[in-house]
Amino acid sequence: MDKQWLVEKTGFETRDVELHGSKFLLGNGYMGYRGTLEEYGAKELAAVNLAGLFDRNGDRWRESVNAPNPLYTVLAAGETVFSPLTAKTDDHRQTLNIRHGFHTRKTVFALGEGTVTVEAERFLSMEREHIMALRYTVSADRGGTFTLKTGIDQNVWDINGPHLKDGETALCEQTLCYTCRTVQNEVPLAVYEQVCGFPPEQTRESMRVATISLAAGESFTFTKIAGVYWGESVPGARQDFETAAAAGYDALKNEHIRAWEEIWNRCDVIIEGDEEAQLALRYSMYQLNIIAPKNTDRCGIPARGLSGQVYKGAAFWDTEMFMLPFFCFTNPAVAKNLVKYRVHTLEGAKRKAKEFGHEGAFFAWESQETGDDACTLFNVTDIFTGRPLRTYFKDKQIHISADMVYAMWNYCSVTQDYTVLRDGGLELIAECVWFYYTYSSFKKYQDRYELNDVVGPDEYHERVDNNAFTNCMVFHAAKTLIKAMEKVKELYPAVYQAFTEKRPMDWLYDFAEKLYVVQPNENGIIEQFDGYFKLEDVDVKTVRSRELKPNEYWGGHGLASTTRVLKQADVVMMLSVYRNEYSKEIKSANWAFYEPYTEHGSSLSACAYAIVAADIGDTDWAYPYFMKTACVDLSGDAKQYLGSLYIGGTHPAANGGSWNTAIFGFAGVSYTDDSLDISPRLPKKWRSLSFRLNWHGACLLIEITGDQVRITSDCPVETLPITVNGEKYHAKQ
Ligand code: IFM
Repeated sequence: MDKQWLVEKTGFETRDVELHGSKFLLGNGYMGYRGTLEEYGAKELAAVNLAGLFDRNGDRWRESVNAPNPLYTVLAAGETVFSPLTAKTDDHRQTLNIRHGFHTRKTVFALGEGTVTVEAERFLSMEREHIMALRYTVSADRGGTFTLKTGIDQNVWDINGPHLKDGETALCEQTLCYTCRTVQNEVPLAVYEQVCGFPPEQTRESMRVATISLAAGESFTFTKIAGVYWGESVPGARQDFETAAAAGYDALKNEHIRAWEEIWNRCDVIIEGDEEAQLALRYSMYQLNIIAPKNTDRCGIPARGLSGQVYKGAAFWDTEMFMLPFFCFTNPAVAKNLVKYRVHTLEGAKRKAKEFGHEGAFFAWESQETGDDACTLFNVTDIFTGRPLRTYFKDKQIHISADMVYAMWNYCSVTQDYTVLRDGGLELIAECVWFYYTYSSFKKYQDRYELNDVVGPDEYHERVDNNAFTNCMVFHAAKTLIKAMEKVKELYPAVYQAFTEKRPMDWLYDFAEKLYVVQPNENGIIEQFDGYFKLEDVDVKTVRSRELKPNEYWGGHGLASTTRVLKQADVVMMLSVYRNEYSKEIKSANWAFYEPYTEHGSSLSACAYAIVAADIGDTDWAYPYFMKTACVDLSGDAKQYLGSLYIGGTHPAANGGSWNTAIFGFAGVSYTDDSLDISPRLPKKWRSLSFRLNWHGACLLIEITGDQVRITSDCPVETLPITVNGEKYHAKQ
């Protein structure tokens, strides 16, 4: 296998166990399986994390549910349990094949004078979302007798659990089955497994236990097919599972490979001249593909993907602002599911607006299945006192609703599929903009609407007035509502009529016109919020030098709050989103101004700096930020703690950000509702960059070599206005 498709680690270090669980993650949109070894359990954070299923135990944080692990397998010889944590290893290798979604491990354990080797391969089927499979091989150079245990591990890792009750195990013919219910809503969950080639066994609880005797040099292999089902899929689960199990390991593996080939045919981005960047970018796309909700519009993408329960398994603005562009351009069906998920959770957003004394839709900062906000008012624990700290992410980070509007229109604009507006999308946009109208204050003497007492993307400065990013997003949301109404009037007149009969819209035009959009000062700098320039002018290093303890929280009343130091791109984030609306001079000036103040304490930050740097043609600035973003889950360099709160796992927003940087930054793709432009500025070592984009229903292949751009399309594109460096270009079919 080509190195550009393999993530590999040789040697074993105990401190890597937690990080590797995320780095070697498998997934298929329905569930994620952490990159742990077969013999690992809850203590090593082994987990089968389910998309869209949430539970609350008592008054603890409501979070996503981890299922019992049906691939659990452990080998022992007498007292020796073969895990690198407890037995001596001569060699250990863990590999993730990102082309076809396989996890493999090979561990050579020392046993007396000889060695015992465990090799395992597993995958989560991309073709059948409930199914996963394992092939497990043991060999012993000097032979020996071993105990092999495999089954469904019910000892589930939870952060705020347990979440499962009423567990029951049954063995029906060859199928081992474990059923249970979630604690809060009693949602049924069923886990199945079957083994093939396993020796005659005893079954204890949900474990099969067998003895194997190997002659010197002999090896033994068994395979296992497992299935995980929850909710409405449970009644038909047994049959679905047994059909898959009857197909057998090899057939399931082949169809899984084919499904991955199709995925890469749609989305691969090929970089020539930079192997490191190629692997990192592909790895980012791998991460996005394993968490994409392919078959449902009822769940969003959690901020930590399907790597566990951190951030409660909830969806943040990360999806809409960082990941959605990838799906819009490479897999519009998934993008549509994501957009519709927000339509389905509109009622939750309305409830939240009411709860905080407003009207319209105030989307959840941390969204689970109903759209009610899972975010707490005390999101961080103070490292000194151990006390919860009041944070204002939930009640003041109001840009979230404008992010939804941005995403909805982005989907429509890229795909030209306006049915989502008809089916609740227009309603969503209108409710969001109405929320802002009810939130805003009108300053009579300035004849403008303001948005005060908010938190922008930079969470270190809470309760500020006129955050530039927020105001800009809301301004565009209001403009979008006007456009969306016109579109619906044109395409779906009956829907438009019903819409306007229900709600008078006279307020909108005044609001859209008079909402205060923060403008650059005489030096071209856009003030992040009112009064930002008056804050202490120190850089990130200085603030860090003031820390009394590592992981000290800089927000709230913490170290950064009285300084200009910001957690993550804020003005620069705005410039990356609306890069076509600001001149090169303004973008350069703000990039240079804000960069020394930015901690990049969030993995969402670096890509905004990368995109803007590439956009202004400074690829030397852009490249390191791109690599920081693209390598975040490979290097494990992201922050692991917020105060004393564990926030590890994968970083899908950064994964999306690396695709955004490659395409919008380096390839220089920009677009309006009816035009696409490609103005490349590749990093010096990239000889070429090629990729596919779905644009207005056509699939374009774009190949950039030096300053040459070649565009081919799978369908006639006469009507598609495409320009290269601003010049009209005719795409060949
Ligand atoms: O959405 C982000 C936020 O911007 C910074 N803290 C982490 C969240 C989840 O990724």
